[in-house]
Amino acid sequence: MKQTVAEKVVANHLAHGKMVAGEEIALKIDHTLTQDSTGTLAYLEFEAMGVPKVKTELSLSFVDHNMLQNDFRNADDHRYLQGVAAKYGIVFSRPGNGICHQLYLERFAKPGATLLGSDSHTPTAGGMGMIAIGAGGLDVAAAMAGEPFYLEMPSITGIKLTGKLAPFVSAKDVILQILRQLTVKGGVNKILEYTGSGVKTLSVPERGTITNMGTETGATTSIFPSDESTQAFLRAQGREEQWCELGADEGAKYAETLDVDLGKVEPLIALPHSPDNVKAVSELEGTPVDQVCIGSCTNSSLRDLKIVSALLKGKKVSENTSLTVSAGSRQAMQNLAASGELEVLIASGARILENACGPCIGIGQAPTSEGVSLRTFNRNFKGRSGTQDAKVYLVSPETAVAAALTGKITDPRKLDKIPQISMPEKFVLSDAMFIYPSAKSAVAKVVMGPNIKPLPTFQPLPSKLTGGVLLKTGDNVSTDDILPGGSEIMSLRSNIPEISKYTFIHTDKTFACRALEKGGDFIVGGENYGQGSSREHAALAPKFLGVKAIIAKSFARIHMANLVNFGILPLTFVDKKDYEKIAQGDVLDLDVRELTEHLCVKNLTKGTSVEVNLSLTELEKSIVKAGGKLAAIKAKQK
Ligand code: MIC
Ligand code: SF4
Repeated sequence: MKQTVAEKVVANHLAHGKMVAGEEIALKIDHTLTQDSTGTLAYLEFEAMGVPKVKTELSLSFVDHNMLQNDFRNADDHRYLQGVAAKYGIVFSRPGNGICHQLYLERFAKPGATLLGSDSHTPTAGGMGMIAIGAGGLDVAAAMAGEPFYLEMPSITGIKLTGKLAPFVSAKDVILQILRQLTVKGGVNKILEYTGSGVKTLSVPERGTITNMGTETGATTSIFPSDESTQAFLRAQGREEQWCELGADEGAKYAETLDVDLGKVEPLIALPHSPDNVKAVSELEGTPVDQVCIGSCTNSSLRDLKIVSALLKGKKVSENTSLTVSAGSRQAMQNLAASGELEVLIASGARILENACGPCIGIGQAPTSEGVSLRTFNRNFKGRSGTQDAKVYLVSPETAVAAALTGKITDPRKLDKIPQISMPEKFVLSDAMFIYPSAKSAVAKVVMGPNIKPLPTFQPLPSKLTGGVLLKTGDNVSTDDILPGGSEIMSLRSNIPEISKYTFIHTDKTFACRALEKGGDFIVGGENYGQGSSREHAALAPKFLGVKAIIAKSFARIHMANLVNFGILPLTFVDKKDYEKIAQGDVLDLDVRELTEHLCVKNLTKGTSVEVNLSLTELEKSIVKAGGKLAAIKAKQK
C-alpha cells in the first residue's frame, strides 16, 4: 500500500489498533520531553508509578519556562527536576540552555522517530520528519514507564507547497496563512503533512516554525518529509549519521488536500486575541507599536536571529518601541556571538533576554496598559502577556523588525533590500548545559522544596452527579483562561491546592471560592473547550475544586485527554443548540452508573433535559470510573 510520511512513521510504531482514521491506536514512543512547568507534575506522577528507570530510548527534561527566580519556589523546582533526571536516567537541560523545542530539534530530533512531550508545541520536531505529539504530563510519565501512547488515529491532510517564498516573507507567514484557512479548530484529529516541490526550499528550522504553530490549528501533529535539507541540517549539527530519507510514496492518498503557492504568500499578522484572526500586514500599516518581542519556540532559531540582526545592522530601534530578543538556544546565541551578529543586535538597542520562553508565557516583559505588542510567538490569547488589556499581534521576524525600526506596523517589504544571510556549514556546538545521566547519578538525591506538594488523590466516580453549573463559557476557551500563566501563578505549578485558587481567575474571580464553598459538579463550555497549552493543571485544578463533568459543544484534543486522566467526564451536546438550555447556576442531575455513549442530563432547575454524548473508549471509561489514570494504574497493581 502506498503510504504518506506520517503513515510510515505510525506504521513503524504501531503497538495497538489499525491505522484507520478515527480508530483507537497506540504508538510506541521512542523519546519523551518535559519542561519545568509541566515537568514537576509529570515526574511526581512518574515517581508514583514506581518504575526504577525510564524505559524509553531517550527522555529529556528541560528547564525553560519558570526561569524567574523571584523566591525559592522555581529554584526548588529546578533542583527537584535535576535530581529526578539523574536518578531515573533522563537527560537534564539546565536553566539558561534554551527552549525545549528548539534544543530538541538541534540536538536530538531524528527522522522517523516518535516523540511525546508535555508541551503542546512538541510537534515542532515534525520539521525533522518525526511524529511528535504534545500530551499531558501523565501520558508522558506513562510513556517513560514504557507504556504506548493511546490516541485516535488522525486523518491526514496533505498540504502541497509549491513555488518559493518572496523576499521578506518567511515560514511564519506560511503557517499564518494556513491558520487563516483552517482556524483554531480546523486541525482537530488531523495530521498536517507537507508535500510538494516547495518543501525543498525550506530549511529544517523553517519547517519547525510551521510544524510548531500547526498546534494552533488543533492538529494532533504536523510532519515534513526528511530530505537533503534535513541531511544538511543534521550534518551542520554534527549528527549526519542520524539522517535517513523519508518521503511519501508516489500516489499516497490524503483525506483532504490544501494548496499553498509559497510565491503568493504575503506578510501576515494575527490580530488580538486569537492566532487565527489573520490579516495582511499591509492592511494594518501605521498602527503605533509599543513593544516588539522576538523569540519563542516558533521563531528563535539561528536563521531567524540572523535575519533579525542583518535587518537591524547599522540602524536603531524606534525610541517609542521596546525590542526584546530571546534566542531559542545557547547554541544559537553562541553562533550569533561568534559571527559578530550579536553585537549588531546590542548596538541597535535590542534588549537581550535569557534563552527561554520568557515573555511568551508572561514571564516578564508585560506590555504597557492597552499597549500594542508585536511578537514572533504562537499565541496571543487575552491576558497571556501579563497585561489584561494589551493587544498582542503575532508576526514573522521580518515584520517584527520592520515595526521595531519604524515604531509602527509596517509591511517589511518597505525595508531596504533583503540582506543575504548565510548559515554555517557546521554550527558552533554547545552541549555544556546538558547533564547526561551516569551510573554515579543513579543514586542522586531527589530534593523536594516546601512548595512541592504531593499529588492529590481522588475517589472513584460516584454513581450519580447532582450539582450546580459553576460556570458557563463561550467558544475557544483556552487552558490559559482556565489556569493562566505568568510568573505569579506559574510558580505554583507544583502545588495543586494553591494553584487551584487561580482557576478561571480572569474570567470569574469568584470561581474557586464558589466551587469550594457551595460545591458544584459541572462546567458548560462552547466549541473547542480547552484549546492551547497541554497543562494538566487546567484539568487537575477544577477536579481538586470538585468539578466532575464538563459539557461542551466540542473539546480540544490534549485537554480532553487530561480531563479523562484526572477523572472528569468530557460530555458533548448531541444537539449543539441545547447549549442554550442550560444556564450558569442551574442544578443538573446525571446518572453515571452506566457510562454509555448517550446520556441524559436532567436540568432540575428548569425541569428539562438534554442528551449528551460520551465518546470514550472502554479503557478511558475505566480510567474515569476509577477517579483518574493514577488511581486506575494503582488499582491494577493491587
Ligand atoms: C504554552 O505555550 O502555553 C506552554 C506554557 O508552553 C504550555 C505548557 C504549560 O502550560 O506549561 C503548552 O504549550 O503546553
Ligand atoms: Fe515556551 Fe512559548 Fe513555546 Fe510555550 S509557546 S514552549 S511558552 S516559547
